[in-house]
Amino acid sequence: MFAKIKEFINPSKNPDLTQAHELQRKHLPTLWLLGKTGAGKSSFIQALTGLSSIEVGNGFEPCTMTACVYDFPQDKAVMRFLDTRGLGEADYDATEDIAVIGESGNAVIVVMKADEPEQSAVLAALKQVKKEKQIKHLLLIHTAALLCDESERERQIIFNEQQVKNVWNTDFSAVSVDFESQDGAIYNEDLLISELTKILPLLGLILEKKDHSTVESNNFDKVKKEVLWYASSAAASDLIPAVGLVSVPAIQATMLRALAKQYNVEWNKRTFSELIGTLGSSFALQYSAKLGARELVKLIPIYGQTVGAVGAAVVSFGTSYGLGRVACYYFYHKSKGEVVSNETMQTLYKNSFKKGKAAASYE
Ligand SMILES: Nc1nc2c(ncn2[C@@H]2O[C@H](COP(=O)(O)OP(=O)(O)OP(=O)(O)O)[C@@H](O)[C@H]2O)c(=O)[nH]1
Ligand SMILES: [Mg+2]
Repeated sequence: MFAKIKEFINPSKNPDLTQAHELQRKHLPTLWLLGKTGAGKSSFIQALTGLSSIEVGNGFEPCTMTACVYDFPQDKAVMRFLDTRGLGEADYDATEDIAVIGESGNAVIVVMKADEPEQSAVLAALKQVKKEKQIKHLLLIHTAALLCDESERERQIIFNEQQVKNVWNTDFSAVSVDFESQDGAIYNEDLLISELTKILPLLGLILEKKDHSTVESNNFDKVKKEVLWYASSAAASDLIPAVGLVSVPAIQATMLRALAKQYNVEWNKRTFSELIGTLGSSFALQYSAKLGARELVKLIPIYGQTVGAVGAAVVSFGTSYGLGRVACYYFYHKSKGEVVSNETMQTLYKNSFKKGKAAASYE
């Protein structure tokens, strides 16, 4: 069984992953921010991502007359924001932005200042979005909630929510926030993140609070976005089963090599065998079964293009994230000359696999 894994994750090959990374960029899940000028869209992106106002202001990847695209994380992006600009007059036409967002538009985030009842431009755009039926989810964010008079806030929020309901007649959640609360934190941050995670689970994994319990987990935090990027490339390449079959193990091999380097661990067949060895036979079995399933998927094109491909992508994200997580743990200890316990490795793999799989499961 190990031999079979080694056949796929070949530690000595240096494959060309251009196609996989291109597919990944094309399929980045996207949150579309819609709100009138001054509503707090850019503030939202800044508050969540930590991108500075200059970066957000300039938009390093402007894409239409009316919207800017921000990839996040910037260098190894796994998702993006589409930030509509200057929605003031009622003559905004959403057609071009709808086209840009394409099929990867996961949700529209409607941003309204809590005390601003005049929302005709946003509502008109939203009507257009609804008509196109491309975007299923909506989250309403009431900003500057702490600026409202407390006795008025509830009424104002309900009023705006009703305005959105009149246009978007399917279920949606709403959350009141303030990006400029006095203590510097986002008011209602936890609720905001939990609502965003429901729409885009991956965001939950990116934004999860750092677990500072050990030096090892602190170190993992620094390379986590790289692991997520490889996992997301693996998942994207699996959307085309014939590509995924070759790419996924190659991406994982490349990821392991890159991670070893970060931890100053020499990467060779022996290190690889040791690492895989700690994961035991249940990992080997799961991995081989998955490869088997993917080979099958490839032979049944219709299955492969529908349920099979999406399912395979989710599992590929999970195995890649799981492998990346345990590899970091293993490399960290190896670089200190310490031996890891197989049991710890296996538990960590199982948990991280689950976490990764959940993060990649969205509609
Ligand atoms: N007090 C408070 N001010 C906010 C909040 N959100 C945004 N602002 C302020 O409102 C102003 C406009 O915010 P932006 O984030 O630039 O608004 P925008 O939606 O990006 O506006 P456009 O780019 O013009 O479409 C800024 O001065 C922000 O500091 C909030 O939650 N509370
Ligand atoms: Mg803005």
